[in-house]
Amino acid sequence: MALPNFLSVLALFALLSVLINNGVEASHKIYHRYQSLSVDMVKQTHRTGYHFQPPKNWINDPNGPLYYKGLYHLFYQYNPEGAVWGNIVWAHSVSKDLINWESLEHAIYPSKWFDNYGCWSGSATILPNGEPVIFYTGIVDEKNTQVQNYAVPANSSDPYLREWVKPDDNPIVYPDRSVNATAFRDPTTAWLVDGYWRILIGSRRRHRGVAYLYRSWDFKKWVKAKHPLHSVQGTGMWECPDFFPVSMSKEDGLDTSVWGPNVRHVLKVSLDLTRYEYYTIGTYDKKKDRYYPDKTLVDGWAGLRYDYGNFYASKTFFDPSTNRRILWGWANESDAVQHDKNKGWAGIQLIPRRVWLDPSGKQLLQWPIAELEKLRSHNVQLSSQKLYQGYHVEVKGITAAQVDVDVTFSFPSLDKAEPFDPKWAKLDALDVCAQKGSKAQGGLGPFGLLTLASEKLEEFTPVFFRVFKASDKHKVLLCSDARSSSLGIGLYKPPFAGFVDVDLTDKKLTLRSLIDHSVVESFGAGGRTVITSRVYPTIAVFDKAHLFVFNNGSETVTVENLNAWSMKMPVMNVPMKS
Ligand code: DQQ
Repeated sequence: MALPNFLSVLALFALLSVLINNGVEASHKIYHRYQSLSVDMVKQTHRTGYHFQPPKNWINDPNGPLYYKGLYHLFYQYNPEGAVWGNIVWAHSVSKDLINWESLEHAIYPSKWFDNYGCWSGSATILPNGEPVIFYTGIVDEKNTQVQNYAVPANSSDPYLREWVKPDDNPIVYPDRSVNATAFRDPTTAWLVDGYWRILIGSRRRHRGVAYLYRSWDFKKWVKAKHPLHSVQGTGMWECPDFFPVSMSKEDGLDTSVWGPNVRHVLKVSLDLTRYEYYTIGTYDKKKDRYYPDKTLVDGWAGLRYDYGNFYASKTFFDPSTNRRILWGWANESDAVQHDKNKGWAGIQLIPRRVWLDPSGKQLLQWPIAELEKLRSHNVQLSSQKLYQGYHVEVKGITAAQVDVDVTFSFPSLDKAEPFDPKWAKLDALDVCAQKGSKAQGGLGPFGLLTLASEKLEEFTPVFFRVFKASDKHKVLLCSDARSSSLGIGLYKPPFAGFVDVDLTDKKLTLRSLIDHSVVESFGAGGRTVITSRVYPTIAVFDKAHLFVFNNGSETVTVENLNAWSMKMPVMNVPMKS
């Protein structure tokens, strides 16, 4: 996609806001009356079975994920008063396996002059003595002025880290006069290089997205560096920056402070204007404290994305117990605000993903954490199933509304791939998917899964590949198309899509989808391209939901192997007994 005209991006954003009317508001609202139904009235139809959700109310960004004394901790932005954004606190849950969660008291909530109007996103750092520290953004007034604060455990021998203290020397960082004080938030995990700690704070200078860098030698006094770590003209406010090292030779994750010859760095930013994220891989010059994205990568709107669908405000952390870097991301609702109020809840956290550098060095790979497989129960398989043009074959015998499905497709040749229209080179993958959906007959593809489908296909969310032949190589499109997902009204139903940079020499493509009532998370080609859709079927719910494999291309495609597992419900945010 060419750099979009700034006004058209704004117009698109305004349109989406009207359609969804569900973005995070620019100011912190305090509601005096409860805005949702009581929990026993919560309507469960579209609640997820194995995704992270509290029993009720609004959630957004994952905050400060960490591993401590045998437990994983997840904090997240939460409205204790209702199913819309507002009154934001850090809710807190703990888990032994990142799948079963117990909830604790809120960890951080407005209580001091430096956070009285909201406790916004931030990160955790594990100090060399093993103790955690949280950095978060405090809102200090009605004008939405933002400062950065820290909090420490009241009792660090408590593995549950139940109580957090905000020392009186807060805030640790004020916006100076050169900084936009209402666009200055979301501190990162700190990293230590050559005796100095560093953190980033997301911001903007006019239309330029900025990651300000602050340094400290004692972790208390933080001084702004002369230059930001990085900034990009025209990208608008950078929320929730994330900066971390990745190994060039191993899939293992690295602690955030690792720097060395075999290490690249990743900078991810969340673009407030469009509410999607992009990342680059590059070089961190620790002397200059500058980050240089690889020249071959797009550093802007059309950059690489963890997820080409509904995925925002993500954050990674290093898990020292398994040497993984794990990614958390939030998926907002795509229904109307009034629906959320009726449901009594809004927002989920997606299944945590392991992330590592592809051996090519050109992109990251992602895969759902292995612990998810503990929830797999009844399994059905298909193998050597030929899908001729127009075929759809049901995968029977599983709970299709709550399933993990992993499939390998093969095809005899690439000859029937449709030509890739050179005009599409300027388009976003989503626009190509909008033109070439699952129903339009193709050559090699569309083939894939029809998820959350009603028996007679009045509703379905197809997740599929289409292979095109461009002048120099084949282009593989992965779509997760919500346009037919529901007969309901007032829904945002985009044809999300991304291209997949994959070698087709073996004439195979793999797809794994995590389907869970109102979410479909799909990992194409082993996690090279990932897309999440939020959908709200009206017929295809509970045992009326079906799963099919399909092919609408003239080339016959074979399901080499398909495994689908009904998924059990984990313990999900049951309050921990004191
Ligand atoms: N959500 C938080 C902010 C952050 C935004 C407020 C991103 O700190 O910038 O709830 O979704």
